[in-house]
Amino acid sequence: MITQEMAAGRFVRQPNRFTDTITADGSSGYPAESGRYRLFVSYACPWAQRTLIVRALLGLDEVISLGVVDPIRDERGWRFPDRDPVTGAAFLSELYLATDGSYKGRYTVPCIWDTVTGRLVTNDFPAITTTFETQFTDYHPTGAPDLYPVELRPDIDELNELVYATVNNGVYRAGFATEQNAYEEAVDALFATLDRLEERLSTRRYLFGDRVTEADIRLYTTLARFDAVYHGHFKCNLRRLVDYPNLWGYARDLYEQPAFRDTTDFDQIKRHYYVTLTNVNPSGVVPKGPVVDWTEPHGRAALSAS
Ligand SMILES: N[C@@H](CCC(=O)N[C@@H](CS)C(=O)NCC(=O)O)C(=O)O
Repeated sequence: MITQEMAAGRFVRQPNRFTDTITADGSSGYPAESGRYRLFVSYACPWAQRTLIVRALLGLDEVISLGVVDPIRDERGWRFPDRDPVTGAAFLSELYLATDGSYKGRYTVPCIWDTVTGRLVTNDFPAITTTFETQFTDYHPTGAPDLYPVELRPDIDELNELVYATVNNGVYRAGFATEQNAYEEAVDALFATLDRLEERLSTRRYLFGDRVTEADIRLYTTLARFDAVYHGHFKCNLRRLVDYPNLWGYARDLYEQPAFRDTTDFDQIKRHYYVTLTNVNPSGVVPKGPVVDWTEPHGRAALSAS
């Protein structure tokens, strides 16, 4: 169906079809259990990287297993480099279609597979990280951070909404726009938010002060791809990340932490976007740059109260 939005050249993201939930008390039919669920990701994908960062920060590596697809995708969708050893699938589509044979949407990462029922539980990416944070608390090791503190949830949710609409999804709205107006609207909104965040981060180490929260993880995965991909490939080129002293220092501060650094694979990110998204790069040629040093000292610890 062509909606009014599409007719105006705007990119419209598909709704998530699989939205069952995993709950600590098992009331949803999917109880949070160790060794039961398998998370499928691509290192290239910003929505998937969120789940990888949270899984690592919360020490859930042994609790939720991981399946990783090849960064290059063709019309058959995401492929496993070798068959997935747990499900035996060669393509992610097999898991979607095993759950719902009439599914006609795209086969997206991240998603969670239940090894007990042999079904896809969810591909609802915003819910996956908060599920790890709120429903798997029995499995968080002592000293694990609280990434979604109850008292901050309304404020985190409000900021996340703005960041989703104008930044996380904003870069796609710019990159996939097919009309000049739709593109300019997206780019203007994107940079207006980045300018606001630059200001916000002038006095705070992280978006909510001295602690890393869900909001930082969601912003980070877009910043990590910004200069390498979105600036050129998606035409988000009013400014680069490195032109924003606070945002750039903040991104490096996060990158210094293993959960962020070890899940950031610039090579897979570049190859995926430039080779797979040929609607905006028909040649599939991957640029060599940018040359950026993510390990430069950032001095952000001075903003912490302690
Ligand atoms: N589930 C969401 C967000 C996740 C998402 O867009 N993942 C991308 C990778 S970054 C994907 O798996 N795309 C597969 C495809 O479009 O065929 C959606 O349907 O838009």
